Amino acid sequence: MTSILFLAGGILLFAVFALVYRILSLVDIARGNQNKRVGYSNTVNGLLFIVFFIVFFGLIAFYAPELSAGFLPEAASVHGKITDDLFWVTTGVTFAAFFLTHIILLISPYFFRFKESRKAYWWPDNTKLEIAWTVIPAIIMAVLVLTGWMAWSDITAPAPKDSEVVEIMGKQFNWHVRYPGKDRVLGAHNFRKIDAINAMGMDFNDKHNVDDFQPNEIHLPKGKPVLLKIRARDVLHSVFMPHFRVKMDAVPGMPTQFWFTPTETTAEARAKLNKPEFNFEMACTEVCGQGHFAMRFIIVVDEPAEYEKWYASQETWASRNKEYMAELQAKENAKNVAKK
Ligand SMILES: [Cu+2]
Repeated sequence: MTSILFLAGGILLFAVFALVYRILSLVDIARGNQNKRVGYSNTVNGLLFIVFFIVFFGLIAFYAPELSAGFLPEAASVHGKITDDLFWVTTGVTFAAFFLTHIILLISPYFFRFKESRKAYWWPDNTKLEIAWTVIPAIIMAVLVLTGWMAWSDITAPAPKDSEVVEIMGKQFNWHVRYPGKDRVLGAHNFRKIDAINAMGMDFNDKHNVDDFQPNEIHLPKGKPVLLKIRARDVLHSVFMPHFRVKMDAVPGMPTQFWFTPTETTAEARAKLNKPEFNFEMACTEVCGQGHFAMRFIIVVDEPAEYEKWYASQETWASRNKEYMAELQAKENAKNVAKK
């Protein structure tokens, strides 16, 4: 409805201007002014620039609240808050520059339009002005780039030693997530060990795998650094955790990683957003094939004590797949017998 109103208003405004222009031209002819070097067209065009300025920035102001309602909730991680601040500072600075230059650009045609009585001022260059508009933007750009670079090097710095480790593997079309279990060491994996059951290719020659577990939800402790070890089994996938401002590609054959610190539990986020159904989530942001939409995984952030409780209560992958493990053992025994 509002857009129709805007359109109708625009057409009306245009009609009014056309009429005014026509009347002024007729008045000109009646006065015998048509022999002037320049008629009213410069004035009308100059005014139209000002109208455009008001309408354009008016529309931005009008739609800004509606558009910003679609933004993500406040970042739920330490580095997320830093990147959000950087984003808004950069947006603010560039918008201010955009606004100021457009005031000059769109108001000048009216104020500096041709007048018979006025002679143009000859001003081929101005060194001071040149220096000002080179140096000021250069300083602002340098500050923006430097703060961005500092934030980036913090984010990509090596993870703290006491980080919780979570392995994430993308495949067409779901995620597999593995925790190191009681020994807090992830077991080795090998693509040759992948089969219908052992989707992550856990190599049981490495005994660290015995206590590893693969839950259906990611749980993270609030306030503790978390290191994600990311890999892909087939094509490019991308680990995207929008609420934590985490995004890192999962690349076949090239493990990647990302570490961050969650700052809000799921319960706190639900209370703050007033949405009892709310969940943090991980989604794939690489258009990785037909079933791409299925690559969603719930993330639960717990208080550290709750997290430890959850961690301790998880059943290991080996104990969930006893038959598979028995078969593996049988194969191993047969091999040993053959060797002897
Ligand atoms: Cu994917």
